[in-house]
Amino acid sequence: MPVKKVAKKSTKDFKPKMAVVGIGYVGLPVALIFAKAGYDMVGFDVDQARVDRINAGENPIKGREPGMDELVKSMAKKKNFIATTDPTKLADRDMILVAVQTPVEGNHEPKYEHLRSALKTIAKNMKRGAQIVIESTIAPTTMERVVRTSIEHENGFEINKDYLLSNCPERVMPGRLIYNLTHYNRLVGAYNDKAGQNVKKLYEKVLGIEVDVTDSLTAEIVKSGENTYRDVQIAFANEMALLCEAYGANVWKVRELLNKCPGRAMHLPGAGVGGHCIPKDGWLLVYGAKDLITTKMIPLARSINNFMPQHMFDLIQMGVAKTGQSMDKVKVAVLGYAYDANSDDARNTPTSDLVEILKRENVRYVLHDPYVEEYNINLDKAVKDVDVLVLMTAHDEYGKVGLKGLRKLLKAKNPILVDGRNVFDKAKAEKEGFVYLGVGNI
Ligand code: SAJ
Repeated sequence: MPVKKVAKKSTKDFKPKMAVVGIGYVGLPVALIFAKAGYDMVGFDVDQARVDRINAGENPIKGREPGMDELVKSMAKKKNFIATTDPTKLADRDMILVAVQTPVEGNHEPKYEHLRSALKTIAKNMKRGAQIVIESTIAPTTMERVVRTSIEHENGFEINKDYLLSNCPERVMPGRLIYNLTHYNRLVGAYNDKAGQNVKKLYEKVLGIEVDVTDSLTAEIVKSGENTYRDVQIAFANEMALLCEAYGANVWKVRELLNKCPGRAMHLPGAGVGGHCIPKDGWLLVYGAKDLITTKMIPLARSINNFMPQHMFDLIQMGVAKTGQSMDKVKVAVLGYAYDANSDDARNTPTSDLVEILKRENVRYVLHDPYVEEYNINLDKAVKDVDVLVLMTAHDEYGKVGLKGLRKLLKAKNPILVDGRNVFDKAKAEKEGFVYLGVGNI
């Protein structure tokens, strides 16, 4: 009787016991997608209320996230998923993903207190042979200077001998958490081949995406670099808008024709750059090398984009002057608080900068945003007695109301329309009786 060959344990049988530390906006969808695929998953967080809500099947993430409500509800009852604040639940985990927030402080330096505390908790509880995967966006050199040192300082483990280490930066977006996780290719940086292949095999199998493997430093630079690239591109578009205003040209016409040139892709000028990643990743990218090189273009791009809310205020002033009114007499309706169209996410929103300027200059204003609870007031009432409309966020609702609709709502004799997102057509706005000033098209 031939001896039955025992199948070699291949990576296809690789079914690690998993954990996600930080089950927030990034970590929760990751944890639930792996749990739904049948993996034994522990979702760890320090926020007991959040943990309780998730275990009760309630989605703690605000805003419209297609599929999240159902996913949280369906996984709450499953035996292979538990949310917990008990760090000892990490002790038997083979793979621990870290998705805690890594904000940038006022001085543009990354704040790693959440990351350090998560690493300390993990190091204290993890078993020998476990693999750590950092999903948070971090400055280049953080894996070496912060992650590895925090773990090894805490538990004396030796890299590649007692534990495996890798970083696989997330590429999620508000409103498309699940979609991006299961459609966007990823990059994993790893301290050795096994660590890289583990993540590649697992993520490709479960998320159905393609995963490239490289070293940790390269992965850190790519992640912060891909968003910095976008920030710099947007800054170019914004400076082109300011130039076109100076020339008396229409930047949108310029952009349309310029982008017909092969290899050109001028981005959209606008009222500013918000969100949880674009405004901060340029600072992360340069931070790691701040003692080695003084970068110029990346900080300058940040200052150009940060100037745009001030420019919106300048356009308001120009409109008020054009109509012979004075700033201390007019009232402004700010349309859109969220940082992006049809989203309720207001992190780093440019509108908050404009509001600060209006307050500082003692200009009367009212805020409207159909997606942000606090400002989801009746539009008709909000705008009826204002002299200036300032469109900061291109929510569909504003385009739907349209120029005729907006004009009807306003009692003002010479209403001013400042268009920060090129939602309206200048000639049509003027035909409806507006004094129209658009970014890059005044
Ligand atoms: N913005 C402009 N002009 C543009 C594009 C954006 O002013 O041409 C403004 C937006 O109004 C917003 C801010 O920039 O205030 C950020 O917009 P975003 O479209 O970059 O949206 P985010 O912040 O959600 O960025 C995400 C990022 N995705 C991931 O991190 C996985 C970013 O890397 C993506 O490039 C971006 O989505 C995308 O492509 O949509």
